[in-house]
Amino acid sequence: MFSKILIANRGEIAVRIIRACRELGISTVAVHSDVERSALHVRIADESVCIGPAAVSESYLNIPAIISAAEITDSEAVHPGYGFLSENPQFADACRASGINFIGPSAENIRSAGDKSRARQIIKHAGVPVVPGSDGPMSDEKAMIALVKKIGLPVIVKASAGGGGRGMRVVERYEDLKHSFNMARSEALSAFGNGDVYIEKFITRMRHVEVQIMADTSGNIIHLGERDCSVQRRHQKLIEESPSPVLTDRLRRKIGNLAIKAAKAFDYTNVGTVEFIVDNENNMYFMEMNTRVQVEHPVTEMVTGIDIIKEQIRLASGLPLSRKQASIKLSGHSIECRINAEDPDKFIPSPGLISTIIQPGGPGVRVDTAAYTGWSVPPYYDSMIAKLIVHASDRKEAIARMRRALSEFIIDGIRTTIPFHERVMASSLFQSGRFGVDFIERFNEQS
Ligand code: MV4
Repeated sequence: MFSKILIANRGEIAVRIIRACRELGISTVAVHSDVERSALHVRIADESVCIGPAAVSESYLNIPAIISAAEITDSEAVHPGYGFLSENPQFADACRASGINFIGPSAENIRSAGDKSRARQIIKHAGVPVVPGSDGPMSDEKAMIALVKKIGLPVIVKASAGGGGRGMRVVERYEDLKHSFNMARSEALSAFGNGDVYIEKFITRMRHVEVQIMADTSGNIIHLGERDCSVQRRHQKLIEESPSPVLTDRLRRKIGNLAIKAAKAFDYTNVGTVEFIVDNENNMYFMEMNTRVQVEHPVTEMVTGIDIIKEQIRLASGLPLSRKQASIKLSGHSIECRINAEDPDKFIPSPGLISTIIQPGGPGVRVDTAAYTGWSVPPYYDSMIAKLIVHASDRKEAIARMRRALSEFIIDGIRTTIPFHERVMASSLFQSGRFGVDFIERFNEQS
């Protein structure tokens, strides 16, 4: 097992990883930009290194500075968290070249999953369903039109190098097809330096359901059930829950087995997430593979009792999976609300000094945050400042517990999205559990 880990991240996830390391008896190195000397992750780590100015391109995305920080502190491994360098294969390669363990899958896994069109082909050949669409990237206009005639409208044009909603276009009418296709290609080229796009039939009112998987270096793979992330706004998830309110035990086993089959097809190691589209008839289609630990991992931790970060570190050090599939038992229901430093109606960022923060507590309540009284939310980074996670025996009780916890949560000095979450939890639409990724539009219509 490692004796010292550098955490190449900031905010709540850096704090979360430091906590796991401390429980494992591993010492920690925080890295930070100029403006984050008094950040919580810096204060609770054993050591810290300043890696550059506020701008992320010069600090949290600065590969040479992070590798140097790992070298001067004798860190044996780097944990990338989520975002930043977590899915950058060059960073995984740079760690390896410097003799530092990257806590995550292989650079090759990151590359395969990052090329969405190639990932789709790998998965399709393995016998996991994908949405009807193109075999690989489409470059020829005529072939594209022929394909769309075959599968029918609406379709969605996606950038091979995109993901998480970046670089895609929905096409509803034949007269828009050529224009949308060419726009998507030129947008992909300028955004990602790669103009490849592929086409899928557009599934309306889909649910976003993803499965947490874990794989060791001997080829053993297990899943930890699913998370339903259908409450999103502009491709940013706002609320996640486990289990999904729409899956029966039979469908849960089915999606779990599909996720394992997908991970096997990638020769996957370490922790990861397989994203699926679930349509109105509960058909399941592979969407994307995420090769990092995710923001919403706590809801899975709550229903399984497994510490995903600790397990991830053990797996990266070469240890086998500590659990077999048969010993994974899902218990109760968990919901996470992402609390952002934003106006709760317009979602405009609201950085600044937190004059008071009082966190909720009591039975079944968890708060993952790096915020404290007297800390200023910097304007340079993501606006998510806390995750409020609850666990209860069923969905109804989890919603009641979330409403109770939200009502206790006090954050003064800045605007937060707590009032938004209070309205959602009180809505009959959320309570019904019957909604897709169109949740926000329907919620806004009702209120
Ligand atoms: C889709 C889809 C419908 N059909 N793919 C969004 C995030 C990224 N992971 C993929 N996404 C989608 N992929 C097929 N074949 C619907 C979405 C989607 C979406 C699309 C357009 C506008 C808003 C959306 C919100 C969530 C999901």
